[in-house]
Amino acid sequence: MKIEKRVFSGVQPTGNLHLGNYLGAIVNFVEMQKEAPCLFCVVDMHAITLWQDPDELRASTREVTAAFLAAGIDAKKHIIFNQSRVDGHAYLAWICNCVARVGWLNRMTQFKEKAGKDRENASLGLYAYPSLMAADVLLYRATHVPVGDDQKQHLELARDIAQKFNSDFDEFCERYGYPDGFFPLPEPMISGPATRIMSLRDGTRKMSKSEPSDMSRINLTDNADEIAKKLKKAKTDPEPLPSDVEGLKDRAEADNLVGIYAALAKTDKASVLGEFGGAQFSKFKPALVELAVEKLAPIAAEMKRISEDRAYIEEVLKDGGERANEIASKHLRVVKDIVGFLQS
Ligand code: AQP
Repeated sequence: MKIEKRVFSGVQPTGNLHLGNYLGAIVNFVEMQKEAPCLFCVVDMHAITLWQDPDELRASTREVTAAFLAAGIDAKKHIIFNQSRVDGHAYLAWICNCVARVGWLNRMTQFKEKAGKDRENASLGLYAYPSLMAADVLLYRATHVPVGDDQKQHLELARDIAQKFNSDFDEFCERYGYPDGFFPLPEPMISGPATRIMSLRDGTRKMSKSEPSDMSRINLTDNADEIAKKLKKAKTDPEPLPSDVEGLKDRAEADNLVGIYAALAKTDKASVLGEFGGAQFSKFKPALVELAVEKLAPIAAEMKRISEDRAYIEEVLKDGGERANEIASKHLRVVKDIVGFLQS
């Protein structure tokens, strides 16, 4: 049976949506709309794997929705919704928990990083996060998942879970009309020059929402002055820019800024170095500021405009949730049959 192409991806509403989320994920969401039906999810259930203030969680859920819309996602043609509206995510996550092996979860590096030394005290939800993420994607039988590089391992786990489910229940998948297995193996789409944007203060650390220093990241809500200030203060080294990509090796900060420029200009690092190779940062940074402000300030302004219309945002999420639920419940019915749950 031919599997229709379908895109799913999510962003956590945990505050401070930044340039990494935008270039690593959201920009690619916008592109994927041309190719297949898409679901873009504000993953509020993932957010609570670390404690969230409920009012801030609601506000961040609206903010991420506004960012999706401001970036150019068409909520009529595609689906924007928040995860907790569709009960199937939690339901399928339980089934994924029963398919995934503890050994697989033990290998997840993001859990190790986030739980840190206080592992015993981390929530069970934080540990099981990748299994919920697998359920998010599999619930819609999504075939393509645009994400940043940091999510690669989680996507591999989602594929492993899909494969094991299909093989554990092969006879039953076939009985219910899916001889090749019920779940397609989702493809991670990690592409472009900015799959991992690094902190502006330390080129060896990922740009991240939870980093205490606001100077480490460009927030999508930053205005032109803030963008300029942060990029001008971004850490660099004393050398001029190299003339080829090989020359960026062992120069994490230079590599990061060139990658950001390339992604914003929709080109590649080689072309950026073709233009700026040999230049000092005192020449490159103002050009980067100009480009970043040109590309990002309109998004910040549009986010602000959309955010002021709370009724519109809530309508988008409600409508998206209903349409997502239609797909999810159809798939979940089959999954319940396959695993042997009685249903009327
Ligand atoms: N620095 C980054 N570079 C490229 N892509 C990134 N993404 C996140 N950071 C970068 C991608 O953005 C999408 C949404 O991420 P998320 O909100 O679901 O979770 P995250 O990866 O945990 O985001 P943060 O900012 O790193 O949050 P904290 O600080 O809480 O860990 C994903 O596709 C992700 O790959």
